[in-house]
Amino acid sequence: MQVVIALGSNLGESSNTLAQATKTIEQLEQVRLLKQAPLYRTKPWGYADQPDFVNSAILVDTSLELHELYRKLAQIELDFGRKRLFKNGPRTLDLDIIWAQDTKLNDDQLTIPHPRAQERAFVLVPLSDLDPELKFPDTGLTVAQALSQLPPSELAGVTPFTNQQ
Ligand code: PH2
Ligand code: MG
Ligand code: MG
Repeated sequence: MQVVIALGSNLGESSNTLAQATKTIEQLEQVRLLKQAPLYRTKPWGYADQPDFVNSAILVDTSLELHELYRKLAQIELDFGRKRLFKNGPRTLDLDIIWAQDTKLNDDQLTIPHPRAQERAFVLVPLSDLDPELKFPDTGLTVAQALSQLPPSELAGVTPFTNQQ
């Protein structure tokens, strides 16, 4: 099954963390990396008084069941010394399963598609690098359509990441 994983960090060496985390995911058994979006610098969403994030997204193909994949991603977050100070607050590494083809799932551990992905430029912009025609099965919108519904102010908070920043 194809799965999109969103990556985020705003504590520590965020761009290195995302690169290393991607390598670690790629090395998981039963996971193949298909495509990697560029890194973006993004304004914090939800709680403003924290450092900018670095965000990206990857498309993988996996034979793991989604909850197994979720547990492996949670372990990688911990292995990278994840600190998460509070909900929507600063964190070392966040790995969220955003989309898994036509899967619609909602239980204690997982909600897929990610419930707020379609409102967030920091998710949609890297997703559109992976595939703008990718479709959310809950709303029927493609990534390109969801992006076109965002206010310009939301898009302005997402800029290509360069090391000079
Ligand atoms: N993650 C959050 C809350 N706010 N803001 C940005 N820009 N990027 C994130 O990855 C992010 C956020 C909770 O996971
Ligand atoms: Mg998150
Ligand atoms: Mg998360």
